[in-house]
Amino acid sequence: MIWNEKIECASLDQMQALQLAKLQETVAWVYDRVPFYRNKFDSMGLKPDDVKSLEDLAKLPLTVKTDLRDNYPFGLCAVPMDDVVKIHASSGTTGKPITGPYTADDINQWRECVARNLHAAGVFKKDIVQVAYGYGLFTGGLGLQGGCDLIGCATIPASSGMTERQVTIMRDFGSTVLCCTPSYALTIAEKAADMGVDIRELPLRVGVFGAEPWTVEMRQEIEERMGIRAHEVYGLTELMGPSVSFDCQQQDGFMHINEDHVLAEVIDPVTEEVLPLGEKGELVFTAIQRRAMPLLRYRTRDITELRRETCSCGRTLLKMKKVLGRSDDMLIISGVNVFPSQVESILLEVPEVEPQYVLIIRKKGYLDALSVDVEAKAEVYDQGEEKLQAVEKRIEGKIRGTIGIGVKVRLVPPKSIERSEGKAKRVFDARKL
Ligand code: ADP
Ligand code: K
Ligand code: ZN
Repeated sequence: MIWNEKIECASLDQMQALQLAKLQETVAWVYDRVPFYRNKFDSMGLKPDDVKSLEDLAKLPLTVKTDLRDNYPFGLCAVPMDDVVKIHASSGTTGKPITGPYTADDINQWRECVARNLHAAGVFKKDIVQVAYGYGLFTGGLGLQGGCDLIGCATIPASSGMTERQVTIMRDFGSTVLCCTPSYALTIAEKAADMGVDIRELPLRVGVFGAEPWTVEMRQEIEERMGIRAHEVYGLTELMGPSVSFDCQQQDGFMHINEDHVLAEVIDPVTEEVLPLGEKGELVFTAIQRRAMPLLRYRTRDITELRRETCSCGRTLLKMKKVLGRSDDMLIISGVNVFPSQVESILLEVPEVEPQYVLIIRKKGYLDALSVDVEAKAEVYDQGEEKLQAVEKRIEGKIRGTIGIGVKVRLVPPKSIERSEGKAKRVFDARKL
């Protein structure tokens, strides 16, 4: 199940020697080729030679999302277009898209990272892999495809959408692996049930899900509905795309980072100080393998913590905790910090509701008020108003008891919440309307 034992199980000394060499090479690479970085270094009085140990990483300038926007589209590209073989871009939910150029070798390295991810999930060349991430500018579809190609899987480039067809393909082709966002996996599971197809009876065995936050409870729900083992993929366009990190058979809520490709740090988002292993903060990555656009100390806004241990799977690769939200997703309700995933965890424990919900933030006087719409199961909805109110009150009580905020919960009719085909939109901010 280990694709590249030499790297994935390397000793700390070996890994750090490799990392330092690659970091030094990368710093010199961007200093020579990217005016943005050269100017930053010059204004800080830094020279590439100042990086003498991995500790010196902390001296380097941070890169933020707006730096990518300000240098849109190719200002941070470190190679001429001659050497670029592919350009992806993120959905750019907020403003201009983020561009990701790759050299031929960057693409090969990316495929290697995805192959490690798939192998850790128990995917082999005998597998029939249905890739239901979007193919296109989004890195998900083609990214997963690349890893499948390297392993030699029989890949079905289904892309996302046309859910009925996904189910038909899964049944007729006998897909053994499904790759998509967790919210789309749920959509597929539901569609299958509507079509009278029991996925648990099909050959499907493994899911490789990611690109959005999902709770452990959601993972268990999907595993149960599909009769599979659901594994995880994490990544971002700025750092290459999927498989920056991945979980293993241990499924302990942590993911192994491909740390021969990216150096990970966790910082205090306010002071920008590097935090010790085990402390929660903002994840920062330095790309030490990429050549087309190696970002230094890129602030992901994803909240996590790091852990260094030899995993029971045998890998020594640094671990990061499952990301349950970006700092951007954090809501402040009556002075309490809340991540949507905390509400998700609670809702998934309630037997009367479906795992389909949206959070709505409204202004209530000077304060922000949160309400939660969640779908009732059909048989519950049919029991009428009194039953619904009782369940609503119970969920409100659970949320107050666990998160410490008062919310209004509303059970809405089955199938009334829009289904996701990619990244689910679960928060609506009515203050901005
Ligand atoms: P966009 O920023 O437009 O959503 P990306 O596809 O590059 O485009 O999104 C990367 C982000 O998606 C990550 O920074 C992270 O917030 C989220 N993400 C990706 N994989 C996971 C995962 N497994 N768990 C939680 N969040 C994830
Ligand atoms: K094959
Ligand atoms: Zn492991």
